Amino acid sequence: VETTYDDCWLRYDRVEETLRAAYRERLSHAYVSEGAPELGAVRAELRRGLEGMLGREPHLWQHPPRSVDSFLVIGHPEEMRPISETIDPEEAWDLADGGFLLRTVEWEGQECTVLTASSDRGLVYGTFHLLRLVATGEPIDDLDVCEEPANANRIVNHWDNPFRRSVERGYAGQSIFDWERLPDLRERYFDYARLLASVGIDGIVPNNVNTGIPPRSTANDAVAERAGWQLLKRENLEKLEALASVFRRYGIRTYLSINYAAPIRLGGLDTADPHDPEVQQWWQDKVDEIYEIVPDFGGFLVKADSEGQPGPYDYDRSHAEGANVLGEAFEGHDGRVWWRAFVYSEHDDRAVQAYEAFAHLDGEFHEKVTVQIKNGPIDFQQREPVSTLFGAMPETDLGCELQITGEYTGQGVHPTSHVPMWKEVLGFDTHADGEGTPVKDVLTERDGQGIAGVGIVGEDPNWTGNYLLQSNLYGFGRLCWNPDLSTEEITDEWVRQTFGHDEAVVDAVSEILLDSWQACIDYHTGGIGLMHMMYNGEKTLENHYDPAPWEWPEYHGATADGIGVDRTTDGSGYAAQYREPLTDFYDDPETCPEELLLFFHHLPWEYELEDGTTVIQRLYDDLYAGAAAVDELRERWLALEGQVDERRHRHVAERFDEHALQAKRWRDTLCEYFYEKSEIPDEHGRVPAG
Ligand code: GCW
Repeated sequence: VETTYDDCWLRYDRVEETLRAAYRERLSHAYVSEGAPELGAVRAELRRGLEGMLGREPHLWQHPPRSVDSFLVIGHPEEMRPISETIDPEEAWDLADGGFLLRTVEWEGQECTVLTASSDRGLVYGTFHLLRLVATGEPIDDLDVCEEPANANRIVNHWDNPFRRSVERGYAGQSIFDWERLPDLRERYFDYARLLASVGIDGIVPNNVNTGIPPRSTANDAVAERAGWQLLKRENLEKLEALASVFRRYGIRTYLSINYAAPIRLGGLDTADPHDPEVQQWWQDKVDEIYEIVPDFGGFLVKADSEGQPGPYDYDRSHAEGANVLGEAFEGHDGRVWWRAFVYSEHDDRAVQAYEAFAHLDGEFHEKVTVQIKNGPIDFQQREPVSTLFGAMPETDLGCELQITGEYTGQGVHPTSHVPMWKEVLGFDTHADGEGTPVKDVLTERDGQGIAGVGIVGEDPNWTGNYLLQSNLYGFGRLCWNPDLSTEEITDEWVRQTFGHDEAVVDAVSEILLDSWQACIDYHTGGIGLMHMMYNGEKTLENHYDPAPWEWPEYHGATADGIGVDRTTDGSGYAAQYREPLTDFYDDPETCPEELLLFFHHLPWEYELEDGTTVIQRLYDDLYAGAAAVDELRERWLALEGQVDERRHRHVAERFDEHALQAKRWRDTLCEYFYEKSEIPDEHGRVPAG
């Protein structure tokens, strides 16, 4: 029995009476092309969306209806009238994969809303776009929309452990993917695919990048948990195809995280050395086998030589040599390898490590390999400087890895919007090709590039732990599609589709989300560049939620004389990994932006900031401001009682109670810790002395 679960932003609530007639006039009749599975999804979504929003299903015709004044027509150029007669086919065929045209035209005296695209998934995206216009109350009488995805690849990376159904860094219940039961399909797969496609996601990796530890290690629970390596077995590939068939219908391709030691574990070879011809053959045969079963397979995601996962270092080979054996196996197939740069090296400072392992390999990767760079250089912290690697590998296809799930931002409880953080990352000027080379441009140069987001959904009825966190999945997709959308636009779209158009609700929920990130930074870090002060927990798979600044002192560098980590050129050298003029900019505490100051510099507790406040006082002040901001956010939400349905209101309110408490725990723990180290009291007397 499927428990019921939320519709998220695809609620399709009835639109206001005054608008309904205009939409009905345009959308009550539709002529939709047939054939590809995606067109089935288009028809089903039109029925569902228009029935919900306009109160009746559209009439779906097999030909252009003559008896009506106006109709919607969806199909490929040339394939059908009136598209073929009103739109220059070249214009449509020239669109990037996923792009679409949505246009109001006149055809033989009738008014037509035409949706056409160069690919089947483009028709899916166009359909969701049109439905979104209706859901957000936008006029559709005179449309002239041409949209293309900015990023060629827009992928969700699930850290879901197959069979066990646990989710690493997941805070919304068990994994939705039920490998025991596959190839039996769940309704929920379809609804998840709808959510993803509605925001333009075109790929999913259904299993964790931790796929198991090397075969020779002692078995333990973590291995059983991370059973992902088994998915390359034939019987599981057949299950994968069942899953892929659902996602394919929505234009989404399915990938797999693989274990680098698979030739040993599954193939019975005694090595996984990428230079070994038998290993090369094994990968080639495996990839060919996958394509026989899953014809549109997306490719592999690989975590190698990182946190206990096997990799090419086991054979003294570089990451490029390691990745290329896989890349070669994809030659002649329409898929590729996403090779993660989240690795460690010998260096003491973790921030410099990915660059050290990868930058010198620029140009050595096979054309079927994308290097997937996690942002930031430490690990998805509340705020980090942007990874230096984005500006360092011009000859390599690069992907950007972001975290949709809130490992360090309050997990499934605190409703921290990641959208403003992602905007900052994507807008950051790497200077890779002189001034004006933001990360978003670096990522959109070639077809083998794009953005990956670590998944957030689980089996909970609300999908994401806190209803408000659905906005991060929504925002992730929208930003991958168009990184130039503003945080405000994305937030407004999401709120209206999720909570309706009552302006008081729209304003309050938007403000909560827009202010949530700064609050999160303030109470978790004190706002001037500290991070990674959380509790690790007994088991490595859990926690990262509570404050524990004493656990990893090297990340904040607090000593009796000061705080922060020297990552300048003379320090760990992280700043030197940037292009000029960024290195100089971060090297000098006078020009280094205050919000990152202690990331780059170890400074005396009484170092004066621009406004004359000392470092220690600013930390106290921001920690207090952060906790107070959460009280504010909570008040704003509580004030919506009666204006948001009871179920969602109560659910979010309960989480706000915990959030407000937790923000104060962070504030108090960090304030006391900084006081202990500095022995400098808070000017306002809030921090207990001793
Ligand atoms: O952030 C750390 C997480 C691990 C994760 C790892 C990674 C999947 O705490 O849970 O493992 O990063 O990104 O590989």
